[in-house]
Amino acid sequence: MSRVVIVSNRVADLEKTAQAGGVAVAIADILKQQSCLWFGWNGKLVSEPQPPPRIVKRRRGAPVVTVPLSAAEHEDYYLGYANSVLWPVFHGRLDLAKFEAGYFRAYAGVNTRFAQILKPQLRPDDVIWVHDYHFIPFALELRKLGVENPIGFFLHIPFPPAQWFLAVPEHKELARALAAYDLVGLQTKADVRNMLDYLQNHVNARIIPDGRVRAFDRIVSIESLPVGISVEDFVGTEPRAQRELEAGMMQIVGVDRLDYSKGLPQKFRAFGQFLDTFPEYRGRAVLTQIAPPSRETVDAYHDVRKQLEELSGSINGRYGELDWVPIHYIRRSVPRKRLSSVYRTSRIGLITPLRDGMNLVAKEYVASQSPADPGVLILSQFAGAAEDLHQALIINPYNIEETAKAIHTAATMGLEERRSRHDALMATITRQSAAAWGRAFLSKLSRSSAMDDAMDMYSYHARARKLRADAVGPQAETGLAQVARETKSKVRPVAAKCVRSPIS
Ligand code: GDG
Repeated sequence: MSRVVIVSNRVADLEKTAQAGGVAVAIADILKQQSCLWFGWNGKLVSEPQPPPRIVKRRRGAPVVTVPLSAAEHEDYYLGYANSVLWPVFHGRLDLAKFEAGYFRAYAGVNTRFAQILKPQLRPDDVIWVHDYHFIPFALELRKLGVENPIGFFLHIPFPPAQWFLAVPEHKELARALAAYDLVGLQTKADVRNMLDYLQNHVNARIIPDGRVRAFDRIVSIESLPVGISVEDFVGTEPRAQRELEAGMMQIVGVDRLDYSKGLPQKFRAFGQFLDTFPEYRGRAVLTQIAPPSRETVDAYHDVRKQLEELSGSINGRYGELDWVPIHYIRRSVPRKRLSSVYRTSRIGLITPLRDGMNLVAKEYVASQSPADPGVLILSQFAGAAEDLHQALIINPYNIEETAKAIHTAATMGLEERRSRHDALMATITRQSAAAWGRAFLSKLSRSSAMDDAMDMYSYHARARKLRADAVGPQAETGLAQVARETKSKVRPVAAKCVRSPIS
């Protein structure tokens, strides 16, 4: 099987247990299944140009090639274009976007530089899988360097409606860059609809008969491929039930990077409203919110942190007692192996993003429940996960009263209903596991590029037929010989690829 070259912003150290961030978690699962090389930023900043990096073999996990950023690249590419333009716009926060001159140049520059560094490491039969919004132009940069390998892209965050995407001054450059991939994978069907709407109505793209999209003189597949979790990492732990909690206390859990897209202030307000409307739960319910900080130097992240400190202080001050603090707010990362027991001891999983590509925490919460006595998932309609997890209590996080009532519904739900909802949710989560996601993406990528080659073969044959019809004598002989040579060099790799991935 060919090697998969994974490209992502951060190359996380899998030997460290306490790591937050859905992209690293999803990639960790691909690395378990495939022979891989992992390429990206090592998290360091340097002031001097560095010698070309070498492959480093890790004791556990895949070999990696990592590259540092300069301070200016970190400022303008990472904090700037990626996290102050693309992240807020794609999450519907145009008010937070900073369209500063120079951000896009830095973003394009890092993609060019990283592509140049990766190119010498590539083998002819590698399959390249690029992750997330930091690297949209990566395939285009590789193609400019002559790389013809199959290249796929997966966007972990939502693709916005066309009207928001059009607000990005460089929307056309981004769309052109997306067309350089063989496959673009998105989290949901709604994301696919948004992308097709933009491509068809704003850059003249067309859907061709096999379902792929022709845009900017290239053909690309656009598919919804919902990311999943490694279910077995969460099920089967000791049923610690409520032992860790004081008797009779109902725990509600939230685990979210401290990000304005996660709807944390709305969650705290809804819990306050719940205590207000259902006073019988005062002294008996606690919201445990784990919120490891991220991107702290971006102003908007600082603001949401301040807001949460004020809200938790005010709710704890208003309702708390000497022996009961309503909101247990932990602003740091907890080790991964502790998460499933926190999920399992929680009667309710409360997930309230205002917009989220998927939300793996929703799936982890469900997978951790004891099937005999499961808790209830309350899930925002704006998380990608809500497209398939119909048996959760689906809420609008902006509607504080509705969320407060949903907490009450979950708290009073009978065992039979909890079990039946949990069984159905588990079936979906198991079907859409991380391993299934990785397999589906790679198989679609290899089919998609095989279809391209098949189309190339078709056009060579068409040329040969036309030559035969048009030309006579030695001219036709020379032309036919040339077509035959080109066709042969195309046919061999295509045949090899089709053997690896038959087109059904
Ligand atoms: C992006 C998209 C999409 C969280 N806190 C701790 C911790 N985590 C782990 C969780 C989970 C992951 O981080 C978070 O994943 P999410 O999916 O919830 O969110 P994002 O980080 O925003 O991820 C998202 C995802 O990519 C995958 O495609 O679903 O929409 O935004 O696995 O458990 N892990 C540890 N300690 C913590 O304190 N160890």
